Amino acid sequence: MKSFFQRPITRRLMFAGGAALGGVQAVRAAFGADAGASHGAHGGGVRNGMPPIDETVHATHDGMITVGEVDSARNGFDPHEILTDWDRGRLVRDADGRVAREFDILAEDKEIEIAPGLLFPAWTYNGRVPGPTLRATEGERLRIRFRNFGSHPHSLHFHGIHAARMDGVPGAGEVPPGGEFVYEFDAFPFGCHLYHCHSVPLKRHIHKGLYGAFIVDPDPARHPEEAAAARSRLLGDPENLRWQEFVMVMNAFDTNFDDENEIYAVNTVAHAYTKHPIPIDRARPVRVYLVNVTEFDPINSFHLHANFFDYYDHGTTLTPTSRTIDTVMQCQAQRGILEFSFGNHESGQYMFHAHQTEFAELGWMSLFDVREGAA
Ligand SMILES: [Cu+2]
Repeated sequence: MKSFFQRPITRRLMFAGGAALGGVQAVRAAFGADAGASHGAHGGGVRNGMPPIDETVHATHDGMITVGEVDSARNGFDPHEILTDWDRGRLVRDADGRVAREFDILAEDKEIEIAPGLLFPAWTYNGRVPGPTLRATEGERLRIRFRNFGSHPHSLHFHGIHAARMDGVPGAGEVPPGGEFVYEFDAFPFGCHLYHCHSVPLKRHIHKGLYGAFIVDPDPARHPEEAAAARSRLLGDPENLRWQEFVMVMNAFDTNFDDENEIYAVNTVAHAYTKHPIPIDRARPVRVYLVNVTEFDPINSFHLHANFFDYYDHGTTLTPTSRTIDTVMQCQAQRGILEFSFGNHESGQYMFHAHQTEFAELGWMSLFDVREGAA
């Protein structure tokens, strides 16, 4: 964030005044109504000497989200599918008899639609932003083959435990265009983690879209004292199947390259879960793997309406690190697991969003559609 005086044209002025920087018109078009003009327009009649409220202005409050639909087929990814499409890789048996889990990731430049009609020149892992959600089990040997088809050097830097030569930084696993590298390490610790490119300038490589979630499920055999909790986190275990699990990567996009974000989202597409709420079966508990990769803004946050959740910071414990909270903030790369239930709620649409309300209005606003028996 920069002060008003350092940066005379801010995104707020863009919305309010229509300054014609590159990308600005597209942002305005994507949001339809003038997002900056309707504040203070609640109520009717003459108030404090002001003229009567124009009801058409008032109406923009109700629909203050992007207008239209993003073409997921053209993007090649759908934010609703990203919520649950775990990449489990494939299991192979090594010469020493140990089972390893292998993944393939490639980097490529790709234009993606982040709000209706608004294209962003992204750098992607496997053609999507965020990249694939890699999901492994604690203690497995992991092998990730990375090929760089992009126009710049890139890497995979994992938040996990590994040797320096596997760190995915310049000089250790950075891959030039056309090159390839295989990262290998063991899946520790269990938790909710992430990976991202660590080439320089780092803020540009991350912000362009090179990041993804990396989930390590606990191995119940290693946690006999908390085996039930561990089993509930182990993908495919009967205990786990009761849960509705979602991965949510909080991200944002600087569409005019002024080092400030114009669009905010969970899993890239602004307001995707406002227009098409996430179905929730009222009877089943909900677990969210939440990761913040937002560049340029120091923090992002998740606020749940009408409910409270338990939180596991970094997901590296089997007992909550915070209980009964309704808001959590994360700096970039911070992440955690949220657990909550709508079991005692009536059916309906329940909001969740960044409690930086500016982020919410610029795309990071969402809904759970809680129903009886929804799948
Ligand atoms: Cu990069």
